[in-house]
This record gives sequence, C-alpha cells and structure tokens, in this order.
Amino acid sequence: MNTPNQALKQWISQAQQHLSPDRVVWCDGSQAEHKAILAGMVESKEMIPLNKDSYPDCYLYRSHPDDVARAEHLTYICTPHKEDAGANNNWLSPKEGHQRVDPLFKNCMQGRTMYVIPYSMGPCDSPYAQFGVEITDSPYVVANMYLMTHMGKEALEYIDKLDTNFVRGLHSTGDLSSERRWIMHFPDEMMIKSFGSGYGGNALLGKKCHALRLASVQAKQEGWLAEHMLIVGIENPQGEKTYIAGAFPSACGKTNLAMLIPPNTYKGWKVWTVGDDIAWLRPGADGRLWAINPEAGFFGVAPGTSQQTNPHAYNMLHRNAIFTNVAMTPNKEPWWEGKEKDDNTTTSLTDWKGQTHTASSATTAPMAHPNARFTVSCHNCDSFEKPGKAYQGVPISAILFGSRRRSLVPLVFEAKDWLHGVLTGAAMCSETTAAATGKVGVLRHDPMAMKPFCGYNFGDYWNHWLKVGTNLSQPPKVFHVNWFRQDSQNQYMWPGFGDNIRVLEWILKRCHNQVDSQETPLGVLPLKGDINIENTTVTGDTLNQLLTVNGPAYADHLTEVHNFFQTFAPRNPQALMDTCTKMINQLKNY
Ligand code: GTP
Ligand code: SPV
Ligand code: MN
Repeated sequence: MNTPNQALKQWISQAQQHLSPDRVVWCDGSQAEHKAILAGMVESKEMIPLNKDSYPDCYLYRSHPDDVARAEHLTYICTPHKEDAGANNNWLSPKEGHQRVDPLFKNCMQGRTMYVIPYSMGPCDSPYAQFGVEITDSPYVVANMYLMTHMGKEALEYIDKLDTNFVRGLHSTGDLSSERRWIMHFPDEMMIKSFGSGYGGNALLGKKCHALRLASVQAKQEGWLAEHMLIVGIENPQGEKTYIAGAFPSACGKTNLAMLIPPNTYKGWKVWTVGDDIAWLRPGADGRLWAINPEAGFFGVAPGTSQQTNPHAYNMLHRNAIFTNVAMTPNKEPWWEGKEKDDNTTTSLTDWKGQTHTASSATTAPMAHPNARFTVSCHNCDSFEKPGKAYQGVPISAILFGSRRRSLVPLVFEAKDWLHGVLTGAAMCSETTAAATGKVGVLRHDPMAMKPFCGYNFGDYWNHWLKVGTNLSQPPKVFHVNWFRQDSQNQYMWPGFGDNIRVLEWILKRCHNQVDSQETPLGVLPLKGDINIENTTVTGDTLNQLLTVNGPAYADHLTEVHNFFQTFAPRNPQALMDTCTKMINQLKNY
C-alpha cells in the first residue's frame, strides 16, 4: 500500500530500517485479511479454533503466562517537565524514554512480519474521530485491532490527508520478557512505544494508550474530556431515552452496566449500549455534555459473564470472538469461572495455560485466568446503539462514579453540584482487580477510575474537570454508586447486574426532577422506599444499611483523601480542598 502522506511514509521507512522485519504488510481491514491472519495463527498454533457448531469463527489465544494484564509499573509518561506527568504517573524525560526502548526495538522484527495498522478511534466520518497508525509484529494485535477499532483502508484514506496529525504507535512483543517490557507515552510527539507485552491495554495501542493517555492530554488543551467510562441509553416505558456515562475502575462493572437487561418486572424498560470502556465527552453548543464511544468493539472480562449476569454479553460471544486466557472444555468450548449457573468443574478442563485437569487432578486454582478476556465487534451486541452518519454523540444527563468497596460507601448518593461531583470522582478509592498486575483486593486511590490512564498531572486534571463544568449550562448530575458492599459473611448485599436498574431508575427520576430526596453531609440520598426492592431478596433492613452514611468513618476516609490531594500541591484545586475540609467537619458529627 502507498500513501501520499510524507510524514507517515517517512516514519514507516525509518521504523522499517530500525526494526529490520522480513516483510511489511499494510493492513486493509478487510474481512478476508482478518480471516487470513487468524488462519495463519491457527497454522502456527498460536490460535486454537473453538467448536465450529456452538462457537463458529471463535478462537482461543493463550498469552505468555507472565503477560496477562496491564503492567502499570512499567507504563510511563514522557514529558519535558516531571510535574506535567504528576505523581499519578511514572515519568521519564522524552530523551530518556526513547533511550530506554529504542535499543530494544533495534532489529527486533528480524524473521518477523511488520504489520502497519491505520486506524480511527471513532467512526472515520465523525467530526470527533482521531486517527493513528500502529506498527506491530503481533498478528494477535492485528486481529484484535480489527475488532476493536475502525481499521484499514478507510482510515488510511483520512490519514493520507492529515499531515502529521495522527498518533504513531510502535509495538513489538520482543521476547515477552517482563525484564524488557515498557509502555512509553510521548504526548508532545503524539507517539507511543510499547515493547515486550502482547496483552490488551499494553499492546492494542488505540485503546488505553491512545484513546485515554494521549487523548486526555489533548482533551485538556482543547476543552473536552477523555474518560474511562461506559455510555448507556436507558429507555423508560414511556419511550424516553436518557443517556448516562459511568466511570468504574477496571473490572468493576462497566461492561455489565452498559449491557444491562432489566428484570421481568421492569416491563417496557430497555437499555442501549453505546460504549463499555472509553468515552470522549465534549460540551455542546446547547450547554449539555455530549459523548462518543471511540471504540468499535469490546475487550471484556470473561469470568463472571453468564446468561444470568449479562445475557447480551453471553449471547454475543458465540460467533466471531477471540478468547484470551480462558479455559476450554473437551469439546472445545470456552470456559471460565461463573460461566454456568452451577460451575461443573468435575468434567475435565484445559486451563488457561494449556494444562488438562480431570476430577482426580482437580486444583483450587482458577481454570480461566481472572483477567481472561473476550474480544468482539460492537455489532455482535444486540443492545448496541449504532452510530449514525457524521456521528456527534449522545447527550449525557448523569455521570456515575462507581467503585468496588466492601464497606463504608453507600449503594448510591448524588453530588450536590458540579464541584461536589468532581470531588466525589476525585475522592474515589477502589479495591484492585486482576485487570492489572499486582495484588488483588487492595484499596487504592483511583480518581475518576483514571489512575492508570490519565496522561498528565491529576492536579491539572481536576482543575480541567472544574473548568469543563463552567462551559456547561446544563451539566450532568453526578452520582456515586457501589454494587459491591459485603456483609459479615463476605456475601454481596446488593444483587447487582440487571437489578442495578433499580438504582438507575432513582437516578433517572432525580435527573427529571420526579422524586424527593434527603440531604446529608455526604450528598443527596434516596428517601426510604424510593429504591424499589420488590421481587428481590433484599430486605428493608439491608437496604437501610446500604443507604446509611457512617459520618465519622467517612470523615476519616475523606481526611485521608485530603492528604492524597495534598500530594498534588501546588496544582490541586483549592476549591476541591475547601469542599473536602467542609465535608470532613460536617461528617465528623453526623
Ligand atoms: P474493564 O474491562 O477491566 O474496564 O472492566 P469493567 O469495568 O467493564 O468490568 P465488568 O463489567 O467486566 O465486570 C468485572 C467483574 O465484575 C465481572 O466478573 C462481573 O461479573 C463483575 N460484576 C459486574 N457488575 C457487577 C455487579 O453489579 N455486582 C457484582 N457482584 N459483580 C459485578
Ligand atoms: C482495563 O484494564 O480497564 C481494560 C482492559 O479495559 S485493558 O484493555 O487491558 O486496559
Ligand atoms: Mn477498562
């Protein structure tokens, strides 16, 4: 393939010289090409074709056992000034960043194919589309980018006319050694260099690297937001559709909320999936906040996905899907913990590493990796709301911040105004999950669910959120939710999944001024009886517990949050500090 874009031409030829691949393939994004890539991987035994009848055109991929999640400790933002990256990021100067990885890339594609993937984040003809080109030596990355982005010929036609205004992503799996693994971002150069990992967010550079870390920097300069958020439209029985966006940390429920199916008693309610992981949000001329999903597919957590918990997701997985690190049954169906209502682990299973277990050799280790994933196109999803021509997005009425907290944080509360909403998001802490390497279940600060993804100083980021609010005459209402409260027996107290519509119903009523509420120093809470728990196992007593504000304990928590904000001084917004202090004082005696 050829391009009149001189900047692109030059970069590709420089890369080719440095990487020394045996051959260069420009990806056209056709279905035939996708099939050929998969067939090649089957041939080389990198992909296992799954059961042709029950899972047509589905494949299993097993990653290197040390390469199963995002590597946050190896992810860097490279800016001339350390303060611009902030304490929330690992930092190197651009010079040091390049120096660290460039030698690793030298001749690393000898004997391999260098794929050139032109892609668009957002439909190519959307005024908000952003373009990029990823160079990679991983056919797995090519196959996933085909499902996850608008990739190939059409994107290249746009890039042809772009001069230098596209993201350059250089990726090689190298030898997959975690000793030689780095994910470097150069915001000033619109460049990413990722070496040594083939997994998800480390390797599919359009996703977290481009659409969040680099885009968040660009968004700050241009007055919009690039966020780790799902987008969903909720249609009530009267046919009114309200769109909400939700920031939940990795593996904390975005995909599930984006595809929610209300229980049978919620007749006439319907949920439309716009996006499940990333939202680009812009103030519109009408003073509302408008959102697009820059992705074209879902890279979702497999464990826990079942016909009961997430039927839309479960159904979309049965064709044209790539499974990564799931287990496999003897008849070549994918398997993971929580797939069936009752786990039948007595049948023999091949675990995510390829070891076969029978009932007699059963282990307690999970058969699927806890961060096992599926990749499918958005078009596989029955509830997907297709973007139209020249897509400008959907207007957002509410923003949800949702964390994984076994105690303290109520099921739902509403922020009093935009400033309080920004504080609510910035104060978010969540228990860590298998989506990143490291310990699971450790409480950490994850402001706006962006700890691993904000490409610049959190202090500047919170200021930017406040500033965006000043450009909204009709800002979304902001809420905090927590589906993950546990009782003394470590059982979830809230049924979650489809039953989360019960909380969304209250949120929608708040958005449309249809329900009263009670003010507390933490925020606005539902009145007794305003969360519908009919036909659930939730008792009134449990609901009371879920909606109780423990003032002194919350004050302690916010005191710690205040200290955390302080670590971003002098860039932390004073208004946030003051509001936090005021809340601490009120909550102490509540
Ligand atoms: P990333 O793709 O990593 O960004 O994750 P995500 O935020 O999209 O999370 P996802 O919806 O995939 O859910 C992660 C895990 O949490 C899965 O195992 C789900 O089954 C589980 N989960 C999701 N929603 C709920 C809920 O309402 N209640 C409970 N108890 N578990 C949930
Ligand atoms: C996440 O970790 O938030 C994900 C998976 O959505 S990854 O693409 O690996 O970032
Ligand atoms: Mn995510």
